[in-house]
Amino acid sequence: MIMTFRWYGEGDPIPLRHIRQIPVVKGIVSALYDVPVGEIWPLERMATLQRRILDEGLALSVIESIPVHEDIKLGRPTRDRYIDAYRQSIRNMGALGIPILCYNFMPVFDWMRTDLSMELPDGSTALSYDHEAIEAIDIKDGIPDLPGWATAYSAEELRSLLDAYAGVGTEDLWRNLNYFLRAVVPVAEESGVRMGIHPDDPPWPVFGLPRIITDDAALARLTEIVDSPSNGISFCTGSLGPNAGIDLIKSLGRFVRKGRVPFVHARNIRRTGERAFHETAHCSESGDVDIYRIIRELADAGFDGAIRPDHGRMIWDERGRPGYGLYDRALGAMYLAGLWEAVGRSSK
Ligand SMILES: [Mn+2]
Repeated sequence: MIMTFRWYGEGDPIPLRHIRQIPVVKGIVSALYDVPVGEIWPLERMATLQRRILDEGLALSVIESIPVHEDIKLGRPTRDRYIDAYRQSIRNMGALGIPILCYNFMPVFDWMRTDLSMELPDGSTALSYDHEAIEAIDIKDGIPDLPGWATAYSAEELRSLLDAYAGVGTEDLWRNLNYFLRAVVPVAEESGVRMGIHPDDPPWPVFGLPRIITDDAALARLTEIVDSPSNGISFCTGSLGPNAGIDLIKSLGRFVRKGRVPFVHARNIRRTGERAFHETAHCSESGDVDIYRIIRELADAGFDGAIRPDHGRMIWDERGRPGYGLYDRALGAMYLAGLWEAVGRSSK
């Protein structure tokens, strides 16, 4: 297992030289943030990023994410052009020896929260989600100021995208994911790149848009589309965790043993309702995800991929990108590494 940390490039308020001082972190999870969606990620640009990270004594372990163009998710005729570009970006990763690619297949919106700074009893703040607050919004009236999305599109673009998705049901989305994976996974395999889909966050439909990567059955269906180690899962405990119906430990163990989990996001959440939760510190005692058992399962199943502490709280008056401050994620990395060492050494 390699401990990694997400870094948003030179625009990230947290410098690499601080990240490298977290003793257990060996790898960086990053991306090129200014390549327009659908275009090829240039080899030289990725090489520059990789060299910058190497100069700090770290490895560029994971690309998170190369966004999937909406035309691919919608199954539009123009998708082949974007799929070709995606395949070339994967080849470029392979040429540089960057081994893991995290991506998602959520229509229009990425992860979504209704509050970016919910105060917890200890005075720290965390991201939270309440489906009732989402339901109360009619996005056709315009884009509300909600966190996690919306900045990528103008009101007009958003409206036309929503119209386009009006005729796209769950099975259509599966069909389009199928088409995409059949085209890109063979290239990933040839290139030595392991792709891992990130589960939908939260794991249910929002604003009437279909979401399909929401539970254990969906993960199984995904892995069956192409039988390849390059067709895997970025197992995010905090994205699947709000769905109380999932046995996270069982699901994780199952896919790790099949060699289908190149990447793990470790995050804890506290469920506050059927479709409501807030994020917490990483420790098992802080939330509803038993992180100790997650790590023990990874060790038992022989996990050899990358892991990173996912969203952290804001603590010690830190200001920064919601979920991506330095302090709480550093605590999380140390906690995860401590569990990993203890579990590994006590089983010998
Ligand atoms: Mn995640």
